[in-house]
This record gives sequence, C-alpha cells and structure tokens, in this order.
Amino acid sequence: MTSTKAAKAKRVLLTGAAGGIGTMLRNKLKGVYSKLLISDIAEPKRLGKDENFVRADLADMAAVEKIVKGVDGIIHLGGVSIEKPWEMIHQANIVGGYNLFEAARRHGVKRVVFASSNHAVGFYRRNRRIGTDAPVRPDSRYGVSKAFGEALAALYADKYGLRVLCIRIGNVTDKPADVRRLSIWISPDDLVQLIRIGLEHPSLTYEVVYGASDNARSWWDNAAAFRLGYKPTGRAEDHLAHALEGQAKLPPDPIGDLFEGGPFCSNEFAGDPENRGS
Ligand code: 15L
Repeated sequence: MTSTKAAKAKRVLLTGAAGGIGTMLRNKLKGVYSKLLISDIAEPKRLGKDENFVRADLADMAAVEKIVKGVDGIIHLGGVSIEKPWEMIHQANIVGGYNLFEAARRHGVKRVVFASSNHAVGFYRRNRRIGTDAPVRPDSRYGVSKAFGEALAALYADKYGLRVLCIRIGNVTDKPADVRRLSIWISPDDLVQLIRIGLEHPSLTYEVVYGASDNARSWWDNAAAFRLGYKPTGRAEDHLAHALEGQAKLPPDPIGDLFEGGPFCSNEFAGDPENRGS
C-alpha cells in the first residue's frame, strides 16, 4: 500500500505506544500517518522529539475522552498484553476497552483497529485449521478479554456504525522466536499493512482477521484478510533456523504443545488434556 495524501492527512491515535508492538510500529506508522498521536499509561522510554505523546490510563474515561477527541481513527494496542491476575485484566482490558469504544462513539471517531490476539482462540488443537468464524476458545483471562474486545467492537460497529477491524495478532517480531511462532508469526510490515486496511479500506464495516504473515505452518484460514486485499510478504519458514535455535532453549511443554495458545494453555492447566480443547 502506498501512502496516499488522504491517508497521510488522517489524525490517528495509537494506544499502547510504549508497549512491545507500539514501540516496534511507531516509526513505521509515523511514515504513513503524519498526524499520529501516541498514548500510553507511562511515557515511552525513547520518545522521539517529533512524537506527539499524551499520557492516559485507559481505565479513566475522562482521560480516554481527551485523547480520542478530534481523531479520525484509533489503533488500539493498549492494555495488558499477557496473562495477569483478573483485577489487572479487568481494569486495563475490560474497563479500558469499553472506555475506548464508548469515547470513540461519543466523539464521532470513524474507525478503530482493535489488537485482538491468537489467545482468543488458543484452546483449539494444533491439528485443526480454523477461520475467524470459529467460536472463541480463550486460553487465559487475557484471551477472554480479547474475545470481549471483539464482541464490544461488533456492538459498536453494528449499533453505532463504527468501522472496526479486529486483528487476532499471532506474534510480532522481526523473526519467529520458536516452533509455535512459525505458525503464528507476523512481520512488523505485514501488521502495518493490516492496520492500514483497518483504517483505510473503503468498504470495511466489521471484520475479524488473523494477524499472521504467509506462514506455511499456519493453523488459520485468513480468507477474510485476503478478501480485504491483504498480501503478506513475510514468510516464517525463511527464518526456520532462528526459530529452531529459540525452541532448543525452551523447557518441554507437553500440554502447551497440543494447543495453539502454547504456554498460555499449560499455565494453570488442571484439566484432562484428552477432554480439553477443540
Ligand atoms: C500475545 O497475545 C502476547 O501479547 C504476546 O506477548 C505473545 O505472548 C503472543 O501473544 C504469542 O502468543 O506469542
């Protein structure tokens, strides 16, 4: 996607700007959307002089309304991004997610790209291939919060006309870190491509897609993304040696290895693996 004048002129808010993905994407997004406002609960470590940062706690509606006011589109990466105790997930992802969508509605924001996660469907078994129409099977409280975010996004799209793309992100890094990531990896450039589809595609209303590159071992049918014109350029298998090297450093995880969510599934697992998952 080349940067058009219209795209450049959009006022875009990026939440979660100090987090892992936010840090990776800030510069790339700045090249596309020159009016990029970035926000997080804490100031990013290396904040560029030309970056427009406003601190906001997503659990504080008044603060969220302030950052949302006057923007055309939001890339919502903010919140807790791994498994944590319920109170933390509840404040940042459930209350924070609601505040974000509700503030967007109140201020007439047109589009939201919601960073969902593979952990909304982590309890599917690895021998299955699933589309985005498969029912959610969260593998963690974190995964539940992402399923909640997708449902919230659907409500705001269907009832209030917000245009939303939910991206079930696999794992964003320069190279896949281990064998599981060979199936779910997405390059930063491919993620930017999906974000741009969410903020710019003319006929998008509400869609869930997988945030994955062109991975030969993928567990996901990403037809919904391809229909929107997504053309991933990253290929996990090009980094096989790197992934195998990373895998060799990991402890064995026989339960996690059964399911797409890996360690998020084996963490706190107290069930019978024969009867669990789908
Ligand atoms: C996620 O959703 C997390 O945010 C990230 O830290 C990774 O754990 C990733 O999933 C993954 O599944 O590898």
